Amino acid sequence: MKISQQHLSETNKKYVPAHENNFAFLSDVLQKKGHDVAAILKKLGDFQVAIPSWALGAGGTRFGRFGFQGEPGNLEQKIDDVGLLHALTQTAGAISLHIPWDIPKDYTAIRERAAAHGILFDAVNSNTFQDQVNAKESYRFGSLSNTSKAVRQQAIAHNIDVVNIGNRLGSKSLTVWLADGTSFPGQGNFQKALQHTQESLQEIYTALPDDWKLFIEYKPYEPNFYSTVIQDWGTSFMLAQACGEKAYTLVDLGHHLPNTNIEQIVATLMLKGKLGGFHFNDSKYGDDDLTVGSVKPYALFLIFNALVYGMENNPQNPYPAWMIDASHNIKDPLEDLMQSLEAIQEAYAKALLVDQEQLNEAQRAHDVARCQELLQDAYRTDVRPLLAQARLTNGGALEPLKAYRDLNVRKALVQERGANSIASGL
Ligand code: RM4
Ligand code: MN
Ligand code: MN
Repeated sequence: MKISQQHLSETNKKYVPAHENNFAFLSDVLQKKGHDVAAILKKLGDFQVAIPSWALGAGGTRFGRFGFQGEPGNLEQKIDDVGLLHALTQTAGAISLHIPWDIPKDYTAIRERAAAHGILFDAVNSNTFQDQVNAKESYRFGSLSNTSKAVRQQAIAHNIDVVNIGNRLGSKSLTVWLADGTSFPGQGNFQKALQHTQESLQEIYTALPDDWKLFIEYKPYEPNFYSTVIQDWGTSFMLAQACGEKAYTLVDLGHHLPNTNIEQIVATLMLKGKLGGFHFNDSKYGDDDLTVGSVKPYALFLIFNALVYGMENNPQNPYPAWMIDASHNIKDPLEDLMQSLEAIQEAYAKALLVDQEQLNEAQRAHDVARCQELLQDAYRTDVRPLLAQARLTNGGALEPLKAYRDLNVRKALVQERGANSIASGL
């Protein structure tokens, strides 16, 4: 199944009249407030988010997994799914592979397939949280932090393999997320675990090509429930500093204890030039991996406000690598991803509407009520016509989810792949 330009213009037709009205009205409102609508549209059109290769099939919980019909059964089909998302939304221009779940067999064919969909290879992700078949050493008690040198060496070698795989595809960054930690007090030595992790990461860092970046992810708990070696942004930041200038912290929205002020973490990291990557999802309780924007859209907006400020004011921070990191347990993964992409763009667009000059003035004048008004005025604007216009300009769908249903995409995928195909991943 491939969505052609003709398919898109056909399905767009019925949504055009309403869109034209809505967009004209919003443009007028925004222009009167002094916004440069063309500049905002350009930024929205340029904003691309990587889709992780493991999010295209149904996820699961430790209690079970309910498969979704027509799941991509191999890497080729996963790339095709991202191609569908990109054709509809024009905002999913990259894929992020998890190794060893998605090792390419024919590199040239995989590269060509992605290029045909206009898709790049973003960060590659290593996996030392599961034991692989025939592996000599086990990660049961940790990987890069393990007390056993042989285990650490195996985990280091795996990360270097992942870099080599990514290099052949055009990736430029490695994301390391460790499940390492302990489940019971006294089980491990905090200092030794941290020291080992630092040394292991330094070894991986040394093997990175010059134009690559290392992203170090953090998470407070799970799968270990007493302690996690890289538990928070501070630990990640410290490790990144110890590795060198190509190492950065990666923020995953679900990897925080409830009510953590993530926007403040973002601001701190960007000021220090160390925010490298970003994983989007939403949560009610922990690492729930729910659809972005489905539970706390205002928090997402505040985070984007900090990101936009950083992108405009912190040249010391590289442009972050954006990725969705969610799990689709009960919805069609492609529909869920489209909802996520829409929510990300929406929060970004609203953050672009915050009048930074006036906010700065109000902050200096300690006019607290005005500060809140300025943020909420942007947040309360319905920016969806801007998103639709940016998609339309880039050749996408005015209403991606409706178009997906109008075109019966899932039905076509089930016909092609069968009802029982299963995607590799969690
Ligand atoms: C982890 C973490 C990583 C992702 C895995 C699958 O919780 O978020 O980024 O690679 O899940
Ligand atoms: Mn993540
Ligand atoms: Mn996670």
